[in-house]
Amino acid sequence: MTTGPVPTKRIRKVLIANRGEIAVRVIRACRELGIRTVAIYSEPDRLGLPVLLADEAYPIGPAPSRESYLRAEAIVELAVKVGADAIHPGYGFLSERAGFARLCRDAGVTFIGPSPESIDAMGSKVESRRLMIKAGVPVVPGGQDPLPDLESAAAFAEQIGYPVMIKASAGGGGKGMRHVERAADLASAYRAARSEAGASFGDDSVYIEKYIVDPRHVEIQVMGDLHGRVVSLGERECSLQRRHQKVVEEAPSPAVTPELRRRMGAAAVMAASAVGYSNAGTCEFLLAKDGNFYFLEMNTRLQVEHPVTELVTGIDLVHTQIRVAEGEPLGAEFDDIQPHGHAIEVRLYAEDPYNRFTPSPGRIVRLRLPEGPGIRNDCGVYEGSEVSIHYDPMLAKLIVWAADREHALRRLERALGELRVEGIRTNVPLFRALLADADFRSGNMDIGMLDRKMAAGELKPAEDTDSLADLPIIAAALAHHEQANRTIGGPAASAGRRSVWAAAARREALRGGSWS
Ligand code: MV4
Repeated sequence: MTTGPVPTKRIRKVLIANRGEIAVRVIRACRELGIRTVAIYSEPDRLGLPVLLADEAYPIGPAPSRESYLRAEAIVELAVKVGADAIHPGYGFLSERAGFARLCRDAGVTFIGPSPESIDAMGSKVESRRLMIKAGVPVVPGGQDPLPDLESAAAFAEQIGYPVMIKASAGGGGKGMRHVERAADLASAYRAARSEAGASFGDDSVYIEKYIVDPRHVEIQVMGDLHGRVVSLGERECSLQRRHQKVVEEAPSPAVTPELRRRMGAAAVMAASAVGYSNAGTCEFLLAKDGNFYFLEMNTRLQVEHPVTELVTGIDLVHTQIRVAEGEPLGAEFDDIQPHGHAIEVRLYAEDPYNRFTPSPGRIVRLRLPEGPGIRNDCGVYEGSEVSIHYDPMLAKLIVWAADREHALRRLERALGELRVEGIRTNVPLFRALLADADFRSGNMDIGMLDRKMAAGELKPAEDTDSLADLPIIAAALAHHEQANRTIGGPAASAGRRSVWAAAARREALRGGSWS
């Protein structure tokens, strides 16, 4: 690709147009680079961690996102007023709005992300599919033209063969999507998909693809500079998700060989290059059981799960985002990146996995994060924080790294043993159950696995085993217990003594506490 001279503009002050853990993540990166930081916050977030950590913080509006974090014009105006050279959008909110990137450009503020043109090109499902076919990137077999009536849909489905997937042309996130196993079910699925697409996107056109049975969701992290170079930073395995919400991510994928990594990486680089991509982006693929992979869509932002890539590549993605946004070319450290060791991330949500994933807002009355070798906490809250119902219930991410997958799993187990969150319910018990699951442990997963196992009751909360963190309390409880009742034998008298201690400790010290 030929590019003209790239104007370089040093970034000295960044406004972070986001909240929670990702705002904290970006503030930390800026501090490491000697860049001043500006937080914005909605009313309920006025005591949030980003406000406490940033150099400056400004209120942006009341709780509802459209009156605060989505106020594109007001945020760009604020950036100009406070002298911020750049805006980092994080993920969600304004991060994939081409219009926001344009507002930044027009105001002379660097948008730390791709160009509005790239965001637009990848924003339309049908359009990006067409572009990818042209660029030679494998997409799921199927059409890209809207099927205007049932007859054309039926004819097309017959032609590619059942099972098929009906998708909304304007779609994304699974809305207006219907899986059809046989011709007899096409009519009702076609009507349902069209009406859902119309209601969701104001555009009821749909097209048909071959249905890929029980694939994995594997995505490739890419990074592009402003000089036309795009590189792959390898894959993340993201199959463990519930209703398009990821729960566990890891790098590398247990299903990806070095040879597949090379081919998927090359496809992702072609995809990004086809739209002149710069900055951080992610190409999502379905990886079929037969080893074929298909481009689904590109996320034109930094993703929640970026830390697992950072841990296995040693590259700080936020530093890199800032440097390439300044016009710096990607250096030699981006030549032929290979994963080193294994990283696993779990997303901590304030929700009850055993009660239909009901959100659990409230005050975090106790928070103890795991520490020690190979542990990273990307946390947006602190002990005493109030978890609001207004935003995504993700509180924090716990990420572990170890030399290989087996050791990373053990480390995750150990870390979860140290973790304490009190005052709200969390999905931590689900992680413990997953760690006890033979399929997860062996890396055998697909996009439907979590839902299937939950529905089958195969991921029941594991018994809360005693952990290192509780030992002082257990010891105190034991001393008390022995004084109170000398007829009960000491530790040597009982084979299952840890559970006896724990039971005593709970009775004595933790009455009514909800430990997760
Ligand atoms: C598919 C598919 C199977 N076959 N397309 C879901 C959201 C949208 N971005 C694409 N999605 C899918 N498209 C064909 N032809 C299965 C899914 C899918 C999925 C994909 C990635 C991650 C999680 C998923 C969960 C359910 C379905």
